Order: sequence, then structure tokens, then C-alpha cells
Amino acid sequence: MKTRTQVGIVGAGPAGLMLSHLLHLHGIESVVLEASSRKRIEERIRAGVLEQGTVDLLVETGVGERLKRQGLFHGGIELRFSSAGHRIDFRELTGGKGVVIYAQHEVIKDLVAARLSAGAQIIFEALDVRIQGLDELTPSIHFENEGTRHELSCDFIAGCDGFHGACRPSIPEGVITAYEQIYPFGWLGILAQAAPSSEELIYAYHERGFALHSMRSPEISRLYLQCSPNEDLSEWPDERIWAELQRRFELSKHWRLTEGPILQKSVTGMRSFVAEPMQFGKLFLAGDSAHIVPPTGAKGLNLAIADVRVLVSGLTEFYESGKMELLKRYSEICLRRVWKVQRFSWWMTSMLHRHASTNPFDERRQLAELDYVTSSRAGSQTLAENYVGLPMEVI
Ligand code: RFL
Ligand code: PHB
Repeated sequence: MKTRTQVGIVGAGPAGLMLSHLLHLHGIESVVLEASSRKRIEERIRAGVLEQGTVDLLVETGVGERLKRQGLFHGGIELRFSSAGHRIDFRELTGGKGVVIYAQHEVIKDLVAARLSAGAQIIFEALDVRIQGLDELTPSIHFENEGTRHELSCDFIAGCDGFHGACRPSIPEGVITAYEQIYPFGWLGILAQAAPSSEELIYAYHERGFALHSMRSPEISRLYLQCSPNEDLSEWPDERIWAELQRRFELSKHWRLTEGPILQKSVTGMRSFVAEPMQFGKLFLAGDSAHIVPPTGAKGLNLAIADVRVLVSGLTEFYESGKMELLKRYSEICLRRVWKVQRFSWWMTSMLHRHASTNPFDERRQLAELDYVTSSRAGSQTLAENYVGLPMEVI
């Protein structure tokens, strides 16, 4: 079956859905093709920290009602090391800014509901996606849905299909340079039916490895502990997870994490990755399809939304004036932010994790860095302004 749209979007993650939503507000038509089911994308547990700029965009464009009611505003974080806690006061250091804790799958639910109620086409379980004619006037996306092959021709294609998607590999060999670093550790993450043990997030540096205390609501905690990238979850019964977390969050004064039934467990590997350029012909990559950051800076979702903002400006300029100026500069504009966010995520990761090749010199250096960041205003401010989100590029 053959159909046509202005912008064909592959992937219904935060990047693809937000792109479709913003294009709609500018009167530009799109179709979203998603490999998974609606249920699966609405239940997949991932990010939790939204920068102020991401929150403002969701609210200003009419998809922030639940977020305003259920999101938890945080004006700081704690860095915990050498059995003591140190607060980084974002509000004071950034002139009132902070972050909001609201689960990524809730953002997905809000965006899917808004798109469907506006009559949008999101094709779930779109399988075997293939891209053709990227350097032609009308590229097309071929896919299978409910046993039928389809061809969707478009003016432009947005590759919002994550790191393992089909869009980036459809770019001819030799066009893209990949910059990559894989870390020798991962995170074991749990979702627990337990009230958060602190009002704010705690990033803990410990000789046994990094640990993070986060949350989803006043009743649900989200906790992570550094592990091997291919850790076997069957070796981690609930009691072992809680015992390990208790040790890594220990303080010199009495303090204990609130424990509760574990609802979900998973292991995530960690990498830094950038594909340059983020475009080829009529294809534009946005979000994780173009770059991955380790989760220590809480940036992946926010960076995906920042790309989409730039892409929407370029597409709007094209449909209003026929000009391709901004679209031609899409990659260049996005990459300035991407690399600053890469730098921050790498820095947080290397300051807070220990691994087999961390030698005694590295340990002393990491502790000195944590001491500097928590005792110097300049040090704390650098962390704070990056964590709450750098200003959007002026385009
Ligand atoms: P997504 O969310 O991966 O969405 C891509 C979508 O494309 C679909 N897809 C395809 N569809 C059609 N055909 C194909 N061939 C396809 N291949 C894939 C997939 O099913 C999926 O629905 O990418 P997007 O939109 O770029 O969004 C990126 C974010 O999801 C990601 O960066 C964040 O989750 C990263 N992240 C965090 N980001 C933050 O901003 N703050 C955080 O606190 C934060 N914490 C995290 C995180 C990621 C984590 N994990 C699990 C990787 C914590 C963790 C543990
Ligand atoms: C989360 O709540 O899932 C979370 C919070 C902060 C991070 C990463 C993940 O740095």
C-alpha cells in the first residue's frame, strides 16, 4: 500500500513523539512508525530527570498537565562520599533553576494521548523498516504492518529510532564518523515500592562502586548500583541488592535507606557515542539514534528534545519559505550542545565510578575532585548549570 506525508518519523520515543507533536502545532503533517506496541512503549522504564527547558516546552505546548500535578521539583542534589553528604544547591547557584522528576514513560503516555486525540497517525508494530532514496527529492520508508507491506513517501525522514534503529545504518558507508567510548561497568537499576529515603537525588561515590538514589513518586524509589556491564541478575536476590545499596550509601551518622518490595530489576551498559554528521540528504537523526550519553548526567532524554527543537525550526523555515538554510546547518547546530553534554556526562561518570583499572592515584584524584566540586562555589556552579540544562543554542 502506498501513502504520503510531509515528514516520516521512525521511532515513537521522546524524540519522535515530540517532533510529531511540535510539527503538528506548526501545521506540518507527519506519520510516526514504531516497531513496538503502544503498551510496551508506555511501560518501558527509563529516564526520570527533566531539565527545566524540557519541562517548559512540554507545558507551553499543552502536554504538561499531568507533569505539573505529579512531577517533583528538585532544587538540588546530594553528592555523598567518605561517609558524608554534601548538597549542591541548584536554585541558589543558577538563579532559581532546578529539575523535575517525572518518568520518561509518563512523558510518552502524555505525548501518545495528545497525538492520537489530535488525529495523528502512529503506526505501532511497524516492522522491517527500510529507508530508500535519501538523496532523491522524495525519499520513502518501506515497512510491514499487520502482514501487509507499505510504502510511505515523504519530503523528509526523521530517524528517531534510538541507538539500535534502522535509520543510521541506512546512511551510505563513509559518510558518518562515529566517536565512541564504552565503559567497563554498567548500572543495576531497581524500582522499589518504598518511600524515597531523601527528598533529593543522592549520587554516592564509594570504594565498592557508585550508587544512585532517585525516585518516581512519594511511594516509589528508583535506585541504581554500579555493576559489571554483563552482570547476571539471577545472582542478585533482593536481599543482596538492599545490603549492597545500604553499604554504598552509608554515612558516619546513623542513616538507612527505606527498603520495600522490588518491582523491577535491569542491567544497563554504559557508553558515550556521537555520529557526525547527524544528517544525510533528506534524513535527519535525532536523539539516541545520533548520540548516547552514560546516564550519570541524566541527559539522554533532554538532549533528544533539544535536537528536536532545532529540527522543528529547520522544517518550519522550509515549509514557510522554501529555504533550506537551517536544515543544512541542523547537524552543526545540534553538535555544539551534544558535545558539551557528552563532556558533562563523561565527567560525572568518571568522577563517580571506580573500576578495576582505578589505581590509588585515581582514587585520591577523584576524592579531591569531589571535595573541590562540593567546597568551591565555582566547582558547584559548573555542576549545577550543566545539570539543570545549558541554555538552548541561539539559531
Ligand atoms: P528511544 O527512547 O530509544 O526511542 C526510540 C524508539 O524507536 C523505536 N525503534 C524503531 N521503530 C521502528 N523501526 C525500527 N527499526 C526501530 N528501532 C527502534 C524503539 O522501539 C523506540 O520506541 O530514543 P529517543 O526518542 O532518542 O529518546 C532517548 C531517551 O530514551 C534516552 O536518551 C533516555 O532514556 C536516557 N536516560 C536518561 N535521560 C535523561 O534525560 N534523564 C535521565 O534521568 C535518564 N536516565 C536513561 C536514564 C536511560 C537509561 N537506560 C535504560 C538506557 C536511565 C537509564 C537506566
Ligand atoms: C532516574 O531517576 O532514573 C535517574 C536519575 C538520575 C540519573 C539517571 C537516572 O542520573
